[in-house]
Amino acid sequence: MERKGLAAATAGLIAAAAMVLSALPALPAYAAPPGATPAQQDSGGRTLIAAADPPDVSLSGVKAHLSQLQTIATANGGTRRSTGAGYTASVSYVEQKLRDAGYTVTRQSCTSGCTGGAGPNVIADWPGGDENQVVMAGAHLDSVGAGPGINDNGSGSGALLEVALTLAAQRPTMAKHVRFGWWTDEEQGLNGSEFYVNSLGSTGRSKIQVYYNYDMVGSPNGGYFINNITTTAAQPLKEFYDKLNLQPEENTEGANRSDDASFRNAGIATSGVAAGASYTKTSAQAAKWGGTSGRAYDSCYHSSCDTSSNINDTILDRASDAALYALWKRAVGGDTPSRDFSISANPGSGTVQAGSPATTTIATQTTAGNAQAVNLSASGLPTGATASFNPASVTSGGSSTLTIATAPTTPAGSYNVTVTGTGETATHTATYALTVQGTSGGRTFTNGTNYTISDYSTVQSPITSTATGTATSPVKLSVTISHTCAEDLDIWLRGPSGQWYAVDRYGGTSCTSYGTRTYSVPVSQQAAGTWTLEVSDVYLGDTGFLDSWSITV
Ligand code: DTR
Ligand code: ZN
Ligand code: ZN
Repeated sequence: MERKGLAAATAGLIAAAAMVLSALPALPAYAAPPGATPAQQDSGGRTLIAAADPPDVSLSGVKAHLSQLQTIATANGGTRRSTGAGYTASVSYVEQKLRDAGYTVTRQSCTSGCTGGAGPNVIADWPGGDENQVVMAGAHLDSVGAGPGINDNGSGSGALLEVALTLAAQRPTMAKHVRFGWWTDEEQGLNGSEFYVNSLGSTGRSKIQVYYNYDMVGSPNGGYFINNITTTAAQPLKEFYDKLNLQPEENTEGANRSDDASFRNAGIATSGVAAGASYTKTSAQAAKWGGTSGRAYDSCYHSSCDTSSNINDTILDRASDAALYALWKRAVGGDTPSRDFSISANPGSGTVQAGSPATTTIATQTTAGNAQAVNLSASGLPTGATASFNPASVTSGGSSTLTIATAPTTPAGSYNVTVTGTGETATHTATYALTVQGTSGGRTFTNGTNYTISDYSTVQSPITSTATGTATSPVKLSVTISHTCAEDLDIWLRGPSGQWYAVDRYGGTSCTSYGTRTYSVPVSQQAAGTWTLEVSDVYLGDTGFLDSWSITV
């Protein structure tokens, strides 16, 4: 940050910090498993592979982010200051990449303590892991007004973004929950991160086991500094740099000058790496790290020359790898199942009249490793019925609509249709229970088409009755709806004459799940023609499907 004299600004948090600290469970020291774990099977018989070593974070991936941030600054007056359009464009860039990779992303506007007009923090959660044990990493996304801030702090922001994307691509089984933060308004006083930490409340703060900060990790004449190097939090970062024999040092220059201070002041263990700002490289440091002694680690610190060319690739590459290494060691589970997926049908059953189609949604999920292609097929169909999938093949995580067309000659009965997903590493099945009702001379008719019920929407499901004469009053309805709040639903029936009948009005003081319900509706009209069931959702918050309905006339 630019401002000096942080102590006064944060003094108020110190009493609370001590309390939170005593409530935190001790963080276990990371111990490497002795020797590689041999291949095993889990309780479901899936092959487990020993947790892979943390993957490499692509330097070219990190640099692509830096070049985007540079382009954003250039298009916005040469800066990405928290209060300007260069900052909000940086937010959009990071946010979109994270969303595309599967993160749950939140923009948190900083409503107190930030400079007027400052843009939001970006918080990204990787789904999975124990949410009561959060491993967090962050970087400030804003620059000073004087320049584009590519080393300070495009470097930390871009490295962390590529770390997040690499974790997402790998999809390891998570023991702990991983969360990333890109902070606003750091340069005016660590304001975005301080706002975030306050916004968590003591319960939210106590779940964060450790916070890693990345600020200035590609300084052109930089070195290898680790925040709080002797602590347990720093241990995996130090281990990584030690393996490369980099002889890291404590980050004294940056102490209390970046967002890790907001967390540490609230009693949260912190670490991180940095490559140095305006301090001068010593001859001892030049001897072990290379570079020029007697010169600043970053002579463009807080200046207009902090551009894409103000980066040391080797240092940036190692800092990025170290960042993922620390997250991985702290949050990834001991064993990672090999790639797998699951499959399900929703709704899982339906009733149609012979000659009418049934539809359901076939959903797939990636349950381990990377997503894979899954080909869909159906078996166990009744005579005369055919199944089609749209699309016929999905990438796990995607869904397909299954339509089962029945023929007028399809025999009445109950059938279990098996939907088979043939993936690259495994085959899994789901069952769809299909009931076919006969038409011959009967007076019961069904529409098994699935209609989505959104908030404030109305769906109409028609049934054509071929029964002769006057409808037998009361007509009997059987309605199946998947919806968590039956009280949100207003259900009406229209007869062939155009007459409307109230079936089930909305209203109530609490929500009950709908399921299958039957009704007797007094009518006075002919039986033949179109009977339409209309379902309206009249409240916000719960949605569902009209799965099927039938009428006996
Ligand atoms: N990145 C700076 C804070 C800072 C000052 N010196 C150092 C050294 C190493 C890391 C960070 C810093 C800023 O935001 O202005
Ligand atoms: Zn700065
Ligand atoms: Zn900075």
